[in-house]
Amino acid sequence: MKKAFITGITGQDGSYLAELLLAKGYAVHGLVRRASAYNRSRIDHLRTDENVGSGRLVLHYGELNDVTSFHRLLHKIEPAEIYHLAGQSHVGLSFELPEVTCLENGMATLHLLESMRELDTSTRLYLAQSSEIFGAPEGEDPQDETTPVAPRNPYGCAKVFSMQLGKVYRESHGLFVCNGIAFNHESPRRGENFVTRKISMGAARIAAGDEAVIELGNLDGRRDWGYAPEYVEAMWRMLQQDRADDFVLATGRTHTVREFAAAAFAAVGVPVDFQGQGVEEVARRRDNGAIVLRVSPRYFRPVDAVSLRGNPAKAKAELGWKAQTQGADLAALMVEAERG
Ligand code: F7E
Repeated sequence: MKKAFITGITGQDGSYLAELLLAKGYAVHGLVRRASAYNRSRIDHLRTDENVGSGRLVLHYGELNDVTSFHRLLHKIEPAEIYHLAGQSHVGLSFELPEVTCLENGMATLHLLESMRELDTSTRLYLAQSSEIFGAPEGEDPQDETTPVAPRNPYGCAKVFSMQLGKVYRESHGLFVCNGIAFNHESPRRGENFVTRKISMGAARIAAGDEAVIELGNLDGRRDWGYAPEYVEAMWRMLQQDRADDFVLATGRTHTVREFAAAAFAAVGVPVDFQGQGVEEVARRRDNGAIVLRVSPRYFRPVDAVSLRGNPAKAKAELGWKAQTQGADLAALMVEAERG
């Protein structure tokens, strides 16, 4: 049985990837952070007696930055494939928690690479990188694997550090390391403080008769939003290649936060009109004029990437991968899931 090790197995991507790998017959080992409250809701459905009893799903307590214990764990498991997905992934929060963000997204990669040098050299590593490495891609639209990096927040800086180290260890130590430069990818399992989930949860509540008002920051933020279960398939495909390489994962299309919100409201039968400018902007229901969305300065970032759009041509040509779900379909899928 092929063994995979997933850091961040309890997160959105980790849970979809665990599902995919279990379905492919892998034994899946996952790293779980110890906390006083359980945070395993996304993988609870996988923790059946059958999976756990047969050793097909094994969870290990650990911390990437507890270097010695992590090293010991990796050597005990001896995985054929490692998917490194763990880390503080909220860009806005990275301005408030820059050190934790850099430790978890930057230094942890270095620890992992150093541990890997002593493993069987056939072990393959996927590193979860991000479109935030591009930050302000002046004139470079869409962005691809050759676009210069120019991060605009601590999160993006940490991901650049991680990605460059991945390349260095590939070139200088011959490790099989792939960087997946993923643009935004969403799902009903997205954390509740990311914008698509905030919108889909809010729209579903409002459609159910709740007098809620969604409060958001920059409505002009333009992102390339895809569907997370499709992205984990690409992660797996990268590690099945003959040669390690870096790939952009994206849909190639963008929408503003405003457009995503309008699509979510339309999907639940509550069409809205946006009125006003800047922090005065609101969305009102078309049927009764009630405010259902307003802008709050609280959710603005010191600097926000204006527009990020990926060019997934290389992933299509070499991995045979193409994002299928985006835009209004993604918004509809997410609000539908909230309505149960
Ligand atoms: O923001 C704007 C915000 O936090 C998207 C992470 O997975 O993708 C994600 O990072 C846009 C930005 O995602 C709110 O200013 C408006 O323009 O959902 P987000 P993100 O920052 O793009 C990349 C690829 C990653 O790698 C990251 O790990 O939406 N926005 N109002 C808001 N954003 C949030 N969170 N909350 C708001 O109220």
